[in-house]
Amino acid sequence: MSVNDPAEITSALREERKFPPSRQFSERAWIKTLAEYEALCRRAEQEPDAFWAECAREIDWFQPFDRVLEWNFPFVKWFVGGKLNACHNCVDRHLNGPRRNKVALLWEGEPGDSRVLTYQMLAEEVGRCANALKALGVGAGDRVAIYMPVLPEAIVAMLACARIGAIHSVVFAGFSADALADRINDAEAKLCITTDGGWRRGQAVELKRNVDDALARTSSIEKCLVLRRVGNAVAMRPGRDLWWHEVVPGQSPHCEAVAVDAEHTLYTLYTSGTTGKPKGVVHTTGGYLVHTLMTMRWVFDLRDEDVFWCTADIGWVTGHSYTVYGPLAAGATLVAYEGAPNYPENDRFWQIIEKYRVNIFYTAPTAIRNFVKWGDSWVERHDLSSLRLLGTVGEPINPEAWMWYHRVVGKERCPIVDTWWQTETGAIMISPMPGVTVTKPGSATRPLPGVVAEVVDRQGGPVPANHGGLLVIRRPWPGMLRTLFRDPQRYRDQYFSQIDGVYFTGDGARRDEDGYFWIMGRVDDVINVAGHRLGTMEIESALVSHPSVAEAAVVGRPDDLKGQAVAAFVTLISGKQGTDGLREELRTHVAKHIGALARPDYVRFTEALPKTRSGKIMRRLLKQVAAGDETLGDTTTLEDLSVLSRLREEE
Ligand code: 7RM
Repeated sequence: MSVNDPAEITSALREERKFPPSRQFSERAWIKTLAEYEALCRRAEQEPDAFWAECAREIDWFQPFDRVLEWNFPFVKWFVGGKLNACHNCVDRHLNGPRRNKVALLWEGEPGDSRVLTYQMLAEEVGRCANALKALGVGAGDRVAIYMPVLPEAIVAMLACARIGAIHSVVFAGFSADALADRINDAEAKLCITTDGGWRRGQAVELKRNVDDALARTSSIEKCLVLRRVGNAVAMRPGRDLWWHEVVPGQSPHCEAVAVDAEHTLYTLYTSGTTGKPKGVVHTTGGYLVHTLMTMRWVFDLRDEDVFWCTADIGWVTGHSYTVYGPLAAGATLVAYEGAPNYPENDRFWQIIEKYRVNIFYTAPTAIRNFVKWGDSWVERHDLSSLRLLGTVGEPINPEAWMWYHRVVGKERCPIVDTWWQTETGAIMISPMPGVTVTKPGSATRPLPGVVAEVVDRQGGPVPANHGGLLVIRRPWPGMLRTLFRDPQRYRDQYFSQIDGVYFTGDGARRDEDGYFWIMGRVDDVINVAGHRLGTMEIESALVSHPSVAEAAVVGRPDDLKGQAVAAFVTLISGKQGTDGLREELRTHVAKHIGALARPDYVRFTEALPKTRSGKIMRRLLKQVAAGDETLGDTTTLEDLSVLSRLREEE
């Protein structure tokens, strides 16, 4: 069955609730009125080059650009002829004014240790690290693999690479030795920066051991720089491995930020495809920085006095754009946390928000659904009155999870920005502007100024309002990926060949009568019941709206009669029991909310759902479990393999 054409996706779930921003919020916001917002959008539409050129003036250029955009389909160049440095923009630029002694980083370790770095202190740390990289033979264009937990030094290492024009390739520290080796090999990284270990739920994870295993399978790495974090014994290979504390602190804090071309690669970041080897997404310097910076203002409404916390690990694009580059380019005070949300207890995030008086909090639906499951009391025991804006990213957020976030965390006071974007887009593309947009739970609302997003059919033609279709982007945008590392053909095939003339996101979506986008997830996550195409997301949202349900994943299971039957995997709120009675209740509940067509044929209660390491539900695996398929294919991105074996044992 081909599920790649959701143009006929039956979209039955309608969310009618609307939440306008409070006057108090709007009055102080960067973008205060609908008129201002529309003027921005109009300008971006009518004079895109002039619009983005104005945005680009918000950052420092060592040499001004001559041309805003060169579009040689599907390859793009932004701010051609301009020279700049990303690290200069994130650090040095803030040293000549009142931000010099402003806190850049409020870092919290999992065991409870903490560190505070001002912009001045950050500048010196980065300078020393950059000089150390040079001493180790790293220069402009060389690739550096960073395999570290969220530590100040990890951020310092990223910025140090940018400072000397080296290209970082951060590999999430939760990945295995094999995954690390594949990424090092593809990037042909020369240096690897890691730690002896990392803390995860009170346990020391042996990162250096993983590196040693990985390096046995790679040939490009010349040196390995090792930061001591947990203090466990590690093997140091003479000639290759060096301790951070023996190399970095002795360096001079002064290191010139090299002027690189606007299109110089800032980093590569590997993202897993459903098949084949991971794709090395390439982001360059000028456009990426402009796009991440502008979204700090448009979407997060960042003010100088704000404390901003994005909970994403630096191993994901969200960590790159909104833990590191966006906030620092904006001169923000950011919070970064090393560990798990449930260590030592389920309220660690709320404790951190209270401790640092966080104003803007950005996290993922998967985390929110966990909080729902753990219960409100963990939130209620903390003073969260500093919060003024909440955000989500990573998956569609079910309306009920949105409502919980709004009510229990935001106390019905904080706007929620549901931000849609991808590793490939570099920065946020579709999102509310919090001072202006009337939000609807579950919708990412409208594209940002200058972003031309549309919902189309497979031929690229328009679909009517409220019909499912494919989400595409029609015009280039500054933060977009430039290519896949050393694989321009795959770049073309993957993103630009399925629908003529546009960037295809791989997501299904519908646009409602107000022009709001409702992202339905990857188009592969569509099921076909008796000829009706159903977005799994809607059935999941219906399930999650039942008071006993914390999280749900819905997949199709082959069925002789209907083509596909609806199989639901459900986790319950702590303390609720998965009885036959509840199973029936849930089936009826879905039928009532969406229609009999969507009634799950099969409801399976489970302790946990299989997720990627960035928290996205892996429906592909559930589909195979539901079908009784023994060959599960690539499970390397699975966060917890035991979840899957438990699911299959319970079968
Ligand atoms: C930032 C990030 C990208 C995919 C994307 C979507 C899904 C992300 C939302 C969302 C609905 C959202 N990069 N996605 N944000 N779906 N609403 N607000 O997650 O490359 O790891 O994933 O994530 O399917 O294509 S990513």
